[in-house]
Amino acid sequence: MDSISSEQLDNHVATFERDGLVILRQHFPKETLSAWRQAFEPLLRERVASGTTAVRGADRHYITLPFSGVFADEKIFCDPVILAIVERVAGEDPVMCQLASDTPLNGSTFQEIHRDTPPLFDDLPETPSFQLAVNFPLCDVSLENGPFETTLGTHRMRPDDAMKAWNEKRASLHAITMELGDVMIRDVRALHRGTPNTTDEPRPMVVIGYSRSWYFRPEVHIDVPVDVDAGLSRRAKRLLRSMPRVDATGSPQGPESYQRFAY
Ligand SMILES: O=C(O)CCC(=O)C(=O)O
Repeated sequence: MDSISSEQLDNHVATFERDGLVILRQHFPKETLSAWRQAFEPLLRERVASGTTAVRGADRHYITLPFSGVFADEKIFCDPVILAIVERVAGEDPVMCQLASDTPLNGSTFQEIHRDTPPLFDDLPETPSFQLAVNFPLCDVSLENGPFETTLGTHRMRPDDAMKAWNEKRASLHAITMELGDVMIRDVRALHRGTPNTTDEPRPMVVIGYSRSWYFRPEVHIDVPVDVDAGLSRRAKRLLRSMPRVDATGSPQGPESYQRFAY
């Protein structure tokens, strides 16, 4: 889908503001994501075997995707509908700073409930959104293969208030089942957790990180090879303006440095 009406956009933004997330059903073509899945499988195998993932719990791996080949697809990371929502909730001219994946395998367990970032300011009310995750799975996500579970509406609560709401059962977890092609845009401050994948198939979930124009996340980055950069549109270059340009496509990714992920 290349565009939406202003009424649809208003509805998506209202849902995001209320719940901390909005889901676009069947937004990306399944064929595109099947190609991502094919490219991801060997990467997952290599990175798990070499112990170069960031481990997010038992049998749960965070892996940065190379910004090349099928993964450097502007139809995905410059999607106009997603960017329209991102700009409405996190301001104009955002930066893209993360292209990665979360994959629970058989043997994974429940994570502790957490948010992905601390507040911008200590001891002040929570702010409007500044860090977003756009998530889409590379397979269908059922109750069996480790659905993301999240509370709704805790993204604008102070961490201690959100934990209090959770402990007092005023906030409850919802398992987000998804089909290949569905996309979730979420504020990473909502309390959430990963759940066990009890099947033998990995459950890869892509995460593209977009932030406010002035926000810097030192824990993540995207290496943009100069040959890939040369083919990017003006919009894509602008989104990736803060990311390093690197020499060659295909250089191996080092071990993950993004270790602290739960607040
Ligand atoms: O992959 C998931 O379902 C959730 C993972 C997660 O929340 C995390 O690692 O911070």
